Amino acid sequence: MATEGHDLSAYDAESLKGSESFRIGVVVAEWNAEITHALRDGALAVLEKAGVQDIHIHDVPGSFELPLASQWLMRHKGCDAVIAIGSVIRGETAHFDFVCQSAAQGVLQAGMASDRPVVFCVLTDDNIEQSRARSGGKHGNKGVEAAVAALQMALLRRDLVSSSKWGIGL
Ligand code: DLZ
Repeated sequence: MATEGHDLSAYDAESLKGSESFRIGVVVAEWNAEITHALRDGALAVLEKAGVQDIHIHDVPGSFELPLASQWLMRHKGCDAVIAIGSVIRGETAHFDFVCQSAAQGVLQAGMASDRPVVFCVLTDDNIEQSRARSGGKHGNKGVEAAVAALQMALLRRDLVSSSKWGIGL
């Protein structure tokens, strides 16, 4: 089990059927790379198991850069979903709040602007032990959960768009 709430780490692989043809972007912040690489590996394992082969992985310096890179992947690569991966660990300055707020708002905006899912896989923890617990430790791997969410949302969009009575295509 992850923490409280809906645990996507224990996902039903059947529910991701039909994902094989998706193009998925993965943007990975280099800050706290021990954590972000573990999240990335969790996400990639889900994509691989779902049969997704068209995967575009790119590194960015920090979580603050995730929104813009996600937008570029949507705009220039035509991804069906992007997974934005970062890890922000509270320090002694207000940087933590600025980076977290900007990353969260920016990722949301990138998704809204592209009309496609940009999934927020940014851990915001007080210390590295908490981050380790959520990137393959006792609270599961949030990278797994983010990849599941990305594919579920891409499937939902495809379903809704293809059945749209307004005839608006993908
Ligand atoms: C500057 C900074 C700090 C203090 N902490 C983090 C962090 O914990 N996690 C992270 O992903 N990035 C951090 N950054 C870097 C910013 O995200 C960004 O890369 C720089 O401010 C340059 O825009």
